[in-house]
Amino acid sequence: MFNLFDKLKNTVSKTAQALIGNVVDAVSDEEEFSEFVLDDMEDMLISADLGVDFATELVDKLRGQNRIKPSQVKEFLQNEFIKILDTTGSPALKYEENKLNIYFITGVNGAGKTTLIGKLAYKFKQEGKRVLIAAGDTFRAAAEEQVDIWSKRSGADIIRRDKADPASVVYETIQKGLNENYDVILIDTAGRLQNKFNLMEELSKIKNVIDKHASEYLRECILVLDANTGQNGLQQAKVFKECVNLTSVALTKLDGSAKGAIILAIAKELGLPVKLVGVGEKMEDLKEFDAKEFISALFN
Ligand SMILES: Nc1nc2c(ncn2[C@@H]2O[C@H](COP(=O)(O)OP(=O)(O)O)[C@@H](O)[C@H]2O)c(=O)[nH]1
Ligand SMILES: [Mg+2]
Repeated sequence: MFNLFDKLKNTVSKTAQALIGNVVDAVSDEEEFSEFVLDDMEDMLISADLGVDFATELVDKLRGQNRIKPSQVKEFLQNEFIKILDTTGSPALKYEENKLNIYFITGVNGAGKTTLIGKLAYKFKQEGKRVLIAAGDTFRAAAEEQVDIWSKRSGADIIRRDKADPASVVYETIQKGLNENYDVILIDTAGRLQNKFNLMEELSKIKNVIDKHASEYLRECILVLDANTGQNGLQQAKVFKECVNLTSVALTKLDGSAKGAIILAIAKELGLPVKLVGVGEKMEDLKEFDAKEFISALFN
């Protein structure tokens, strides 16, 4: 049988090579951390998408000290990665039994929001929950059609009002969710980053509707990030952070990506936990992030 750990190990194998394999190969035979070695190491960490801030911090820790030797670089990285993931708190998705649980899903076009909604709908349905989706990306007809397909596939109900104002779709969804005792509401949104003003306005209108009618049920504001966008994705994340009060990140398309180190950069630069990981296009291809498992898949 295919075990989950092997699958994750496969998923992060390119990241592991870029982030650890290359660094260990280049550094561990050196006598000491000379400036030359440290520069090389910093470049490798940055090109593995660890982020400039974090890469510089790590290299600074190794400079002018004689406690850690180059032969211990692997253990050093492992300890530092565990520490940074610890700072963002629990990676468990918030959920309260016997209450409505609302998840507000944001992110740029193509990041994987609608697919994530399909996967979450399926996960909750498998757990026997009543799930309602708000088709809040009303900008493109194709987007509503797509989320409709996911609702049918997963067995979740949906509120879809073609081309209507997204905030009014969300309002209607919340009313139905409360009146009919749903367990879960998943809110899909558009992610038109080209126009920061429109994006901000649209997201804050939706957020206001939730705050006004169901604030105690809002469990997570999730930013969906495509792992392959690397540092660019991190810049986009900062715009979304200005728009809504994000609580966590879902990292998609980690399958085949060499940029999984972005999980560490997110922790360092955004202070947000990655809670969900997308590892494929199918309904079952969603994992709850587990820092320990991630670290051991990277290092073993
Ligand atoms: N390989 C892979 N593809 C994904 C994943 N999540 C989403 N996709 C694909 O990414 C594309 C954009 O996804 P979509 O959900 O429409 O993005 P949205 O615009 O943010 O709603 C689609 O082709 C999805 O099948 C993932 O975890 N792995
Ligand atoms: Mg979409």
